Parts: sequence; structure tokens; C-alpha cells
Amino acid sequence: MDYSVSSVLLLNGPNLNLLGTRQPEIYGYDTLADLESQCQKRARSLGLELECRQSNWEGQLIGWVHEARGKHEGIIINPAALTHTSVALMDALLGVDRPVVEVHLSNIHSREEFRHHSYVSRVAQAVICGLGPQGYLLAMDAMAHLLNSDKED
Ligand code: CA2
Repeated sequence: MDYSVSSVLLLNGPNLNLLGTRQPEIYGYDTLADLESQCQKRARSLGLELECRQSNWEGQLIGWVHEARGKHEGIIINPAALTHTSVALMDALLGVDRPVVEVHLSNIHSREEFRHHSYVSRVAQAVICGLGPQGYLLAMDAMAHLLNSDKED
């Protein structure tokens, strides 16, 4: 059994820094800072370390995914619009060889056709969408479960 504390990386993609300021009917009233602090609280109760990062730049997100190799045991990601466009982000997540949980605030399947396909889902262990900020907390629970199952092996 491995009793060391696992570290998780939470990545948020383009425009999610605007959360709580526009389109509350789709994305709610919580800001990104609110959301990250709720996740930090959940991480503490799960005994996880959590590092939160947001970028509007695809290359920056890919860089953080690469760095996760030496720093984090798992990645939770809301890739935002890159979900539907980025083979490069998908390849980076595939290359890092860590469990990935994909999360979306909105239900991407009930929205425009172009949001129905996710490149990231091909490489994610789990996908949560449509539950707003609660989905991030469930993603934390799911990651704790995935990491605990790894430790038991
Ligand atoms: O539902 C989600 O979490 C999305 O990942 C959000 C993305 C969208 O492109 C995906 O299809 C689904 C958009 C993030 C933009 O967030 C904003 C928040 C407030 C104001 C403007 C944009």
C-alpha cells in the first residue's frame, strides 16, 4: 500500500476566467476563483493536494500537461472550446500517462452540434457534464477513487 499524498492538477481552458461575469444562464454565477476554492476544500477532505491552473492558450495548457508527468498523479480538465478542436491537447493527455477526468459545466450534448464531439473524451477515464460547479466536485471524488484503486494494485 502507498500512503503518500496524491497531487492532482485541475486545468481550465480558454475563457473560463470569465466565469460568473457573462452567460450565467449557461455557466452559472460562480467565478473561477469560487470554483477553485470549492475544489480545494474538497481536495482537503479527500486527502489530495490540488494545483489549479487556467489559460486561454492551447500551448500553455499542453505545457502544463507535459509537466504533470513529474508533479501530479492525475489531471482534471475542462478544456472549454479546445474540447471540440484540439488533437494536440488530446495527444498531450495521452502522452502523460495519468488518469484524466474531463468535466464541463454545461451539458455539451444538449447544445449545438459542434459541441457534441470531444477529442479529450477519447483519452479520459471519465466524463462529467451538465452539473455546473457540482460536476467539478464529483470529478474530484472520481479522481480520488481512480487514484485509490491504482494504489491498491
Ligand atoms: O460547459 C463547459 O464547461 C464548456 O467546456 C464551456 C466552454 C464551451 O466552449 C464548451 O463547449 C463547454 C466555454 C467556456 C467559456 O466560458 C465563458 C464563461 C463566461 C462567459 C463567457 C464564456
